Amino acid sequence: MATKPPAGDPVQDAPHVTAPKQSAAGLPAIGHTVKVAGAQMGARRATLTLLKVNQKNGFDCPGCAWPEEDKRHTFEFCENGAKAVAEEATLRRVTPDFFAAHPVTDLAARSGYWLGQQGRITQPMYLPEGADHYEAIPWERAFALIADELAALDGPDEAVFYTSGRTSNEAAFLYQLFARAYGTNNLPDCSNMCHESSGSALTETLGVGKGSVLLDDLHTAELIIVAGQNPGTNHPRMLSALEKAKRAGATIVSVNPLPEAGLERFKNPQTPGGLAGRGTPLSDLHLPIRLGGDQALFRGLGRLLIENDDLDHKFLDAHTHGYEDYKATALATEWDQVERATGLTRAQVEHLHTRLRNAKSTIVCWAMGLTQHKHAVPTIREVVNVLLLQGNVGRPGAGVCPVRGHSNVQGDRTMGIFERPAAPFLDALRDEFGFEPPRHHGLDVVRAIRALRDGTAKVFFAMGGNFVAATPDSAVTEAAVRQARLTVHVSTKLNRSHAVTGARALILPTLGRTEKDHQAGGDQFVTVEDSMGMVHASRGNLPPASPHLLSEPAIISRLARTVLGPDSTIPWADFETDYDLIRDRIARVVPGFDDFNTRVRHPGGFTLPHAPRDSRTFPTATGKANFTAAPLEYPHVPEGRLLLQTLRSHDQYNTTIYGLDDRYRGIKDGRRVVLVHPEDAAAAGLTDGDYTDLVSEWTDGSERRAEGFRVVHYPTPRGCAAAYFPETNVLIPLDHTADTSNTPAAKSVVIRLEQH
Ligand SMILES: Nc1nc2c(c(=O)[nH]1)N[C@H]1C(S)=C(S)[C@@H](COP(=O)(O)OP(=O)(O)OC[C@H]3O[C@@H](n4cnc5c(=O)[nH]c(N)nc54)[C@H](O)[C@@H]3O)O[C@H]1N2
Ligand SMILES: Nc1nc2c(c(=O)[nH]1)N[C@H]1C(S)=C(S)[C@@H](COP(=O)(O)OP(=O)(O)OC[C@H]3O[C@@H](n4cnc5c(=O)[nH]c(N)nc54)[C@H](O)[C@@H]3O)O[C@H]1N2
Ligand code: SF4
Ligand SMILES: [Mo]
Repeated sequence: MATKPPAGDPVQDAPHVTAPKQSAAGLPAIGHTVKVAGAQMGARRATLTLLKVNQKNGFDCPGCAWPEEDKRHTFEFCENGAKAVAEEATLRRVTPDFFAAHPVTDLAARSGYWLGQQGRITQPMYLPEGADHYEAIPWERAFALIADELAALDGPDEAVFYTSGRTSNEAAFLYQLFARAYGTNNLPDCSNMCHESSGSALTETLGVGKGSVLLDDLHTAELIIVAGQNPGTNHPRMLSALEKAKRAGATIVSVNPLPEAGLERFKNPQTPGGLAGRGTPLSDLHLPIRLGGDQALFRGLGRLLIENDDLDHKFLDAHTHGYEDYKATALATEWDQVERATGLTRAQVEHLHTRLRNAKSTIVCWAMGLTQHKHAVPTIREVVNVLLLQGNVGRPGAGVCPVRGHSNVQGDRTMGIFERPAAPFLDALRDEFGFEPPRHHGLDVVRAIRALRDGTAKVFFAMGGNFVAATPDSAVTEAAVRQARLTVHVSTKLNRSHAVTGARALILPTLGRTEKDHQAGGDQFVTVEDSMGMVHASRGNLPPASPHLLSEPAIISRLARTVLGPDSTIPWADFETDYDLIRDRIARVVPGFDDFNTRVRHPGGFTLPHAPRDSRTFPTATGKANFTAAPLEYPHVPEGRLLLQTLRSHDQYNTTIYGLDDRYRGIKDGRRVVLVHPEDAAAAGLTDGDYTDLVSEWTDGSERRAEGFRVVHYPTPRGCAAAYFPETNVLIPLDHTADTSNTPAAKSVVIRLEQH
């Protein structure tokens, strides 16, 4: 299994490398941003549109899930938010003529960057069996075709309904309702590849699978540990919050194999001094941990807190369960094991312990660096253990802060996009809509790929996303998807998943966040939930990219009417007309949404309840916050091999490639780079500037190869390497997943470097 840079693609991948930067600007110089966006949108359209991002009467940034402060600036977005907006609001168009000129075989040979650059899709398109060109198809025929394929299945569980995290609450609620009324819980989503490990660990230990802090907590925390996250690129406005905390006296610690620029210094263009000076130094301490060493680090910290009696005994007695077991396990921790796993010295761990004991309130923030490991769930449970010891849950300035990725990935889960729904949620659906939803669990992302591979799933429907590029084991996954009878993608932009299809394929083009959504009942808005459980409205202001587009709620409603027929007990046509009617139902089904329509019209929206945060009540199996005492794990890397993490560059949004630079890491004009310690490169007979193949080795003896990566000497711990996804997804075996959460272990792939 090998991958080369796609042939026939005019985009040249020829990386130039300079030293990594030591500061980041969370918010760009405004002029620069308008220029970047203007290249795709025109300057006037760019200015008018950007003025609406994250405003109370505007649309939610389609970038990440970072929350807004209550008080808004005129420009309430970051550079990457502007890129996400420009990507969607571009004036370029992919019309039926484009598909006539480009056969699918041609599209399959193009890079993701090239595909994304072609513009917005304007009409529903159909790829008939055996054909090499998509052709325009009327909406009603497209729905009829899907209905026919679904009707031909041996049962509803042969269909899979994937969701990416940009889908609004309203569309997500309708989508899961449709899938369940049709008869399946096969609702995998991007969360399965993202914060599933956080959800699993937090539900078990605290009773709620979401973060427990609000923005004000970050602003007032005394210690903030940022572990396994690169906010300068992926959540840039988080840097403003960290700066605010810092000014109020907080200590910030970054735990990361890489010295990420955003965590070192921050230049805030919205404060005096702005971009001119050297910026505010943010992190007081950087622990360059080995990949996968975090469980050991937090175990070591737990041991030190217990030994020094830095404990909140009142909290432990009143609110926790399992402390004695955990204490015994933590005290038995061997320091040489912690040092081996983390690559840190005991003195470095003690340094962080001192920070912890001196802080009255601590928050731990994390993202993919913690969630995408085989032992991700026990790692996050270990973070919770340490916070519980000092009572750092459910009081101001303290708590758990998993920082979410996609702008509505958290809301989609709240709306029921989940392959293992809880019984009370299904009961509420039944009572509200008068049908019996399926009770058995559905397929997550990895299981859905296996089902497609094994022929037990035959129809694949995606609400957004880029399934074949975002998922692991690209060769296996692409072969699996090609076996499907029908693949359907509701999309805004072209991507690889439109070129790697089942026997037949449909592209259903939809409205984006930035666009006006006009329905028979008038102009509509949708709602989203950010990473901190704030729910608010989002209203686009641009005319739709094409008159043929339908909104996501309209697509689901019409599809449901066609598939379920006139006897469905669910008023699908009403939902399409007026989204208030969807929100009325959400209010009756989903806890925390009472009076939804009224409260979401309040500027800035409302905050969902969170029992541990609000009242230190823990809806777990024991009724308390649970300590857990798991065996210590960390990746085992054979002699002469490296551990590869696959991560994001500054110029990409997951599989959407905005450009070929990774500014803060000093990479320009190319993406096929591998960041390695100079001594590891030398051990493989390589030096900076050489080209190498990455060969992954899996436990069953199989190997996977990605060809032609430029070696970049980089300050990363010995034995650890980094390269961008999706190019490296070909290296990750489908079965290499986290225990419990089944999330692909994209941050710990055993590889060797082989001269190209
Ligand atoms: N501009 C932009 N913004 C985005 C996205 C994007 O692609 N582009 N994607 C969005 C999505 S869906 C998500 S989920 C988030 C992702 O946000 P991040 O999680 O920040 O994204 P990654 O690039 O995967 O970065 C992982 C970070 O963890 C570190 N790391 C890796 N392994 C380990 C480890 O074992 N231990 C520790 N302590 N650190 C480790 C890496 O060095 C890196 O800094 O961003 C969201 N926002
Ligand atoms: N190796 C490796 N793999 C990873 C990761 C990693 O760190 N390493 N990260 C994982 C993570 S955290 C995630 S979240 C997944 C992401 O997986 P996905 O969510 O599946 O992928 P995206 O690249 O975000 O999807 C982009 C596509 O969404 C469509 N789109 C954009 N906006 C809209 C919209 O408003 N509506 C609709 N219907 N479609 C829209 C466009 O067609 C665009 O091409 O990737 C995962 N894959
Ligand atoms: S931090 Fe995230 S949500 Fe905020 S403007 Fe930037 S990309 Fe958009
Ligand atoms: Mo994500």
